[in-house]
Order: sequence, then structure tokens, then C-alpha cells
Amino acid sequence: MSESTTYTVTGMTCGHCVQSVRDEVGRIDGVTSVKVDLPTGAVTVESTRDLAEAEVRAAVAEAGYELTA
Ligand code: 9UX
Repeated sequence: MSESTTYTVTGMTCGHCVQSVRDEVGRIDGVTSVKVDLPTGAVTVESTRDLAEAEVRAAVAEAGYELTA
């Protein structure tokens, strides 16, 4: 089973920002795919289990950005 959730992240302005977010969110247990759309800040996370928004928020914060929705 695969869950897919799209979050909105603010503050990313370049490809390195995107890579940081992908790396940190990709470290969360069960995450199988992280897709980031830089212009809109949409971050789509696929995982094998339900993720708590708090853990995604923490990973995004670790990368230096903020989850807004
Ligand atoms: Mo370039 Mo992205 O300094 O934070 S890595 S804008």
C-alpha cells in the first residue's frame, strides 16, 4: 500500500533547496518518493504508512524551510 500526500513548503528558491527538502523528507521512515515542484512549493510524499504532519514538518524545518499546509 502506498499513501500520497501533498504539502506546501515556503522558502525554497533554487534547486539546492529542493534537494535539501528531498533528502530530509526522504529520511522519514516509510517514505518511498518525494517530489518537489519549485514554483509552487508543492511537495508530494509517497509512503508505505500514514505520516504524521508533525514529522514531515520537522524534516522540512531541518532542511531550513517551513510547511504551510
Ligand atoms: Mo541557493 Mo537554495 O543559496 O537555499 S541553496 S537559494
